[in-house]
Amino acid sequence: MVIEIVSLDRKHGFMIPELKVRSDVKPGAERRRFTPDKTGTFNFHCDLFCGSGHEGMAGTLVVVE
Ligand SMILES: [Cu+2]
Repeated sequence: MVIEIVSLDRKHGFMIPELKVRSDVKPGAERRRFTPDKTGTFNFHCDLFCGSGHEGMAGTLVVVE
């Protein structure tokens, strides 16, 4: 399984602490990919202050087989 992350506006950070995943996400065509090494439900959040709304930039990733 591969997830693709793209920023549409400015530089953000993407972090999933439990999977030890951390990446800058810059605007434009740059993309980051990673393959989770386990299944489960994992919280992610933006870890670079990116302006208004930063505190709400979080979510849940569900990895299944
Ligand atoms: Cu942010």
